[in-house]
Amino acid sequence: MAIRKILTVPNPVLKQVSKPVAAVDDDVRALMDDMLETMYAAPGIGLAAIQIGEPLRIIVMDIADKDEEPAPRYFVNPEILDDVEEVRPWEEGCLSVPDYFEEVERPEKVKIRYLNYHGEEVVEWATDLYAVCIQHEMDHLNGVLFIDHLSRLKRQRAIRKVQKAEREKAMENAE
Ligand code: GNR
Ligand code: NI
Repeated sequence: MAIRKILTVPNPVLKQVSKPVAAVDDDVRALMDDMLETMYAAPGIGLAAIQIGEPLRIIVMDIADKDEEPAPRYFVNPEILDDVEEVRPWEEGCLSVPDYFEEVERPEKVKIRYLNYHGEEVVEWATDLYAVCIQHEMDHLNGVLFIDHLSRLKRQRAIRKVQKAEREKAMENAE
């Protein structure tokens, strides 16, 4: 297992549409292991493969509370089969847009189909934080970031904030 580098905006790789996985084999599981380790180290509650530069339709997630046992979830080739009319705002963040948070409205429930760590098909309804997170991650698979749901002004502010923080970090490291 290895911790991989997480790409940040405005890296154009994050805009790529990820490709379906042919089969959940040991290579795919090794990538999912790296993704989970990278996500926990960040720390974050979800990660799409494209965020570490791998344009594959793979997501990892753990939305368990800090005082609960870890509960990693793995999603290969996820699809949204259905959703509800009702939308709900939720304050979102993204490891590819560090230290920026803003409310996004999304359907409050989605029915999803995916392959798990063992390549078994799962169909289920996601609600609450699970619904928010899976929709955020599935956006990544289509090259969409949560800031793409905001006004152009807010999106540009978010990108500039990340660029400024990275410039300052690079300056510190050069001293
Ligand atoms: O760690 C994360 N937290 C989060 C909070 C609210 C809505 C979505 C997320 S996902 C994010 C990790 C990430 O960037 N996944 O792509
Ligand atoms: Ni994200």
